[in-house]
Amino acid sequence: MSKPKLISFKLCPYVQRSVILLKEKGVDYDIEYIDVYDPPEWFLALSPTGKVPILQVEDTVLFESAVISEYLDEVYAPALHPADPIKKAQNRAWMEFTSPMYMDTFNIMMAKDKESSDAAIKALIKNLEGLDKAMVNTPWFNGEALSLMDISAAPLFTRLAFYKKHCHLNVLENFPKLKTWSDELLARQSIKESKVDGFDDMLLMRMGKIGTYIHTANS
Ligand SMILES: N[C@@H](CCC(=O)N[C@@H](CS)C(=O)NCC(=O)O)C(=O)O
Repeated sequence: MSKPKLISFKLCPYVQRSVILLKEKGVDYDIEYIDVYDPPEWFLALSPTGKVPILQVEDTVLFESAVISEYLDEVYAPALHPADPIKKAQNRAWMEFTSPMYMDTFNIMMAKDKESSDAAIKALIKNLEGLDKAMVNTPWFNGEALSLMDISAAPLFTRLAFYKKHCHLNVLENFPKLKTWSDELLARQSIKESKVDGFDDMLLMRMGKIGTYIHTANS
């Protein structure tokens, strides 16, 4: 099988999902970074949505992180989805649930005043409440075995940890189960390695340029 190639943007949580999965499965892959704010022509020609991640597999281009995850899980062992169809469907539903939560964290970064910042934080907390109810097992979403669902949610906790460390925003303080899950995820080798070098500094610089409310209010 030829080496898959991932097209990435260093701060993108959706690409981070693919990276974690490739690392968990020990896949030999290539990665190329682009700037999504100034994308090269060759990338726009390849990506139907103009978004990362895309995964090039020989002559085929896959897009949408959830689809890329499903593909990688089918092709490279060990399978990380539960085998039971109803459990698998339930996991897929919760994976869908986590996807827009990345927009919540993005909206917090884009919020330049208290009102819009509070609204974005409120939206995130509402979704965290939903996720908290679904988190009935420990240490992972399905219990003993790490699954695609854990990996789908992991980049979210990378960002929440960043907000806690640099912006004094601790949205997990009232969610002990999610905090335990977050600690497990963030201690995992593949997840630690999926965070690019200089991640915090790049994000802080970006927030400085945007004028992110929780960044300026806390510095
Ligand atoms: N639903 C997509 C979302 C991907 C996405 O929003 N990627 C962002 C970077 S984190 C992007 O490429 N944005 C560029 C744009 O919107 O033009 C997925 O799961 O792959």
